[in-house]
Amino acid sequence: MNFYVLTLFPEMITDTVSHSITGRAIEKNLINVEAINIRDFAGNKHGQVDDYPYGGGAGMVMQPGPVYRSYKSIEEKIGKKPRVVYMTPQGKTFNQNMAKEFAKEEDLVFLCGHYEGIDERVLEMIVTDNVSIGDYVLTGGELPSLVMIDAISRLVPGVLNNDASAETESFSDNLLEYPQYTRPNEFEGKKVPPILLSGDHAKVDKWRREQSIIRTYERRPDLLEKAELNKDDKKTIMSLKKQ
Ligand code: 6GU
Repeated sequence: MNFYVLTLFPEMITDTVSHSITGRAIEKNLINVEAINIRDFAGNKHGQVDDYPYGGGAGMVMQPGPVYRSYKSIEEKIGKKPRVVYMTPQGKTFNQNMAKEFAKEEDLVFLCGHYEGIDERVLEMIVTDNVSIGDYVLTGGELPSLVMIDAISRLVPGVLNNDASAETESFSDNLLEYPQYTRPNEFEGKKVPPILLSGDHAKVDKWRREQSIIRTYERRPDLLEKAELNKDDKKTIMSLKKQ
């Protein structure tokens, strides 16, 4: 899968994805991340890419030309019109289902704005998806695009070491993950739940499912409405409600 990031701060992207799981995925050619510096398409020797807003007001606006030309360089390179995600707090809030949808694409372009935003005309011409990562204000779209690249990459086959983990983790079925433990079996007087040392896999699975239900009930009751619950799950919830 190819990610193209149109940005004024390409090092923010390349320096970050080179680490950990995305870094290994790049080395294995499972994903490819290219940061394109919009300033390289400024078209003037000063490299200016922003100007004052028509109508007045605070701050600067990114001009349409450099953004358009940087996008066109990708379109010409790949020979098709890719989805273009504009990172904006005005977009639809990113979630796991959107990550799954985007993971089906072969090429994905992220457009990162800065200053007071980007000239509306070029957005109308190239943007296919407006996406936010939550209801708070950031200084630019680089961190949001890194968040999305991370969430999408781990769904690309082969990126995670174990095929199972992408699916069994939090949110894939609207339940939070059960708690995890490792050695030592006693830490500062706190013991690991004995059932995990019993070697009875059926019991362990049942306990973990119960823990997932309890966690989701306590921490994210909104998710529980969307989860597929069996008879045992419902019993667990009933007993939690009686407490
Ligand atoms: Cl996607 N971009 C920017 N610039 N700010 C944000 C955001 C995105 N999501 C929340 N705040």
